Amino acid sequence: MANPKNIEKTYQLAQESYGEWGVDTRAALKSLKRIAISMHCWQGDDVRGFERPDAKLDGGIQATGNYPGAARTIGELRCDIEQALKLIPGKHRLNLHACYLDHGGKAVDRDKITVDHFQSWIDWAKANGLGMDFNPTYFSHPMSADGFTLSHADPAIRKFWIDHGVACRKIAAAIGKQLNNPSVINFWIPDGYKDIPVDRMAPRQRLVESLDSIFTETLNQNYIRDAVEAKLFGIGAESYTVGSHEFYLGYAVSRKKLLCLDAGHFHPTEVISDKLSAVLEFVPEVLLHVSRPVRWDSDHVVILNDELVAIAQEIIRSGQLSRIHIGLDFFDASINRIAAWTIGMRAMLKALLFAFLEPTDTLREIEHQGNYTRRLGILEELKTLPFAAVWDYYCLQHDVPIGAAWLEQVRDYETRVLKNRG
Ligand code: RNT
Ligand code: ZN
Repeated sequence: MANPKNIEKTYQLAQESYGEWGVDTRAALKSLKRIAISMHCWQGDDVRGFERPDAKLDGGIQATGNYPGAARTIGELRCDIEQALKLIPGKHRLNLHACYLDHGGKAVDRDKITVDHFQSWIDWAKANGLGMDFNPTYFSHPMSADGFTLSHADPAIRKFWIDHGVACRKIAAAIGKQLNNPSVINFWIPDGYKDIPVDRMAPRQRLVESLDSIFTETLNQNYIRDAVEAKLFGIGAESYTVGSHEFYLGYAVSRKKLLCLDAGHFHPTEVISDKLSAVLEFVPEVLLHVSRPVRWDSDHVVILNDELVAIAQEIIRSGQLSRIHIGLDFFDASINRIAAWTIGMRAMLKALLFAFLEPTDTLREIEHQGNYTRRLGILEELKTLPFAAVWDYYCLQHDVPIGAAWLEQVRDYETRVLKNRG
């Protein structure tokens, strides 16, 4: 266990070091405190949800691994989330999928869900001081079994999914109203073909029409923000994805919707850090699905790697923080799931803190002068400033475990709670 006195001492020294670069660590810590990250509920149970106990994940996404202790009930999932949040500094948000509804044992189909099925989540979020985001669920359902939903050729299937979208927007708006905090609703659909299609036009035309139907009703911006999420390919839909990047970029620009950029949804050498400043010229706001693709859209746990830092730097350097909603999207079933959340959330916060601790104005000035030697040299030197001392101090301030100490709490929770889940 780290000695708080030492944390304070090393922080003071770090404060001086950063001060020499003109960086105010106190201001950085204050800025970080204001950021609420949307933590995805679906890491806790491998994206299964609570519609049926035997629910199986499909839609071209996969949670691999069989680490024991996945949440089996809403109560278990909430308990796990509460445990994770104790290890993460700051106040955050919960990102909920529609298939996590609380139907109280009375099954209800997705086109018929209402805010009543989420009231217990809203009450729980309120009690825990969490904002809430929402997602319609367009996968793991008999009506999506052949790989198409909103772009399906069958109008009856399209209608079912349009109704689901409409129902979900009402729910999201109710969430935002009750929590007095806008809820971001994100539309992602798995629609696509495994093999080379002949007609690429028709499904995309149908998707535009379906989305337009879903968004017909104008809802209060103070309660709800609509986002659409593009994707390159999915497992079993490798050759054609209806909702591709160009499709949704065009849709979001023309309909003034939020564009959701998922870090795993592009060609391997493309990065979303570079896309932020481009799309923000044309869309009102952006939703990020921060994820970690390893060789493919594998949704590995987010770690403090170069791209995560680059994403955070772009969020801060661009000055567009207020237009960027930060959400996480990964699901690893091969490690302790509370640890997965903790690692990902702490990594995102570390990256943001790192970005706040940058003398950006100085760097910008150097860049304007055309002194690229100095720019590169300073960017390298900044990497080895005493960042850890500032991060540890932030954890101390927020009364969460410092350094690797959170691992002990995860282990303890595993023995006390997760091990009994059979
Ligand atoms: C799938 C998308 C989508 C999902 C969640 C569960 O590739 O990234 O965001 O991960 O809706
Ligand atoms: Zn995503």
